Amino acid sequence: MAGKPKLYYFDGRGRMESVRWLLAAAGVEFEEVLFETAEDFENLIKGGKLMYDQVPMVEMDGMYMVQTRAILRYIATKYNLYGKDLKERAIIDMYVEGMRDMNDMIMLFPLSLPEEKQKNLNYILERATQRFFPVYEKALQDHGKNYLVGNQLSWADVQLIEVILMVEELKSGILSAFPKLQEFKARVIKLPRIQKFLQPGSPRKPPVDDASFEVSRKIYKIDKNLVLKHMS
Ligand SMILES: N[C@@H](CCC(=O)N[C@@H](CS)C(=O)NCC(=O)O)C(=O)O
Repeated sequence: MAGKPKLYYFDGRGRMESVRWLLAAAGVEFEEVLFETAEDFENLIKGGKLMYDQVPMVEMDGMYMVQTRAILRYIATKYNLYGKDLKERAIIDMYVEGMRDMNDMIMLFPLSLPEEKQKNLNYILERATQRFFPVYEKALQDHGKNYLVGNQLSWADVQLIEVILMVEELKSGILSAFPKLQEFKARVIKLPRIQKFLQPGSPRKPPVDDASFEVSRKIYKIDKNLVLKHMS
């Protein structure tokens, strides 16, 4: 029998958090190799398994997988969280990509210059409430089912609950104008696997704070003046 997937990343959310969420929602236990220093990361690179000298990397089913979306798509497909046919998959992809746009903005938010922090925060909240949440609110309304696509939990639902909780961390009460999303959240956080992942002591990582951002800045040699490097 194949061993547990092994996740290689630093001890924070970043791009790996959605992988943790998806595996948890699939009921898959995993191990983590959490590196702490730039030297740990360099040693991993020297090991020759990182296709682009970047993480996340997931060792799974005899592969060393990189590129977040490729990893997520593999897990979603393998664990039946990726719709029943090509059209459902296309819809899931469209929803997930919007959610990842939000996710990326929140992930890059700590890179804001101090004088731009409030402006960037307002921008994220404006995009969430004016562009993205209305799409999922309407989808749930029109679809009339408990989940976004088909009638069973999919990658889109897992990505949505992750991003809802992240936006709520930036501003509580952000769902006040979205009754369907409120119902969705209440329903999904009660699913046993999700509930377990939300318990203290699970592999879920806390929100980024100044200290954890500083750790990741040193590991990845993050340069605030080179934003493009962090957008791919
Ligand atoms: N498109 C890649 C981007 C990966 C990426 O930028 N990873 C960062 C850590 S979150 C990294 O390894 N940075 C070091 C570098 O690019 O040299 C993905 O989605 O996995």
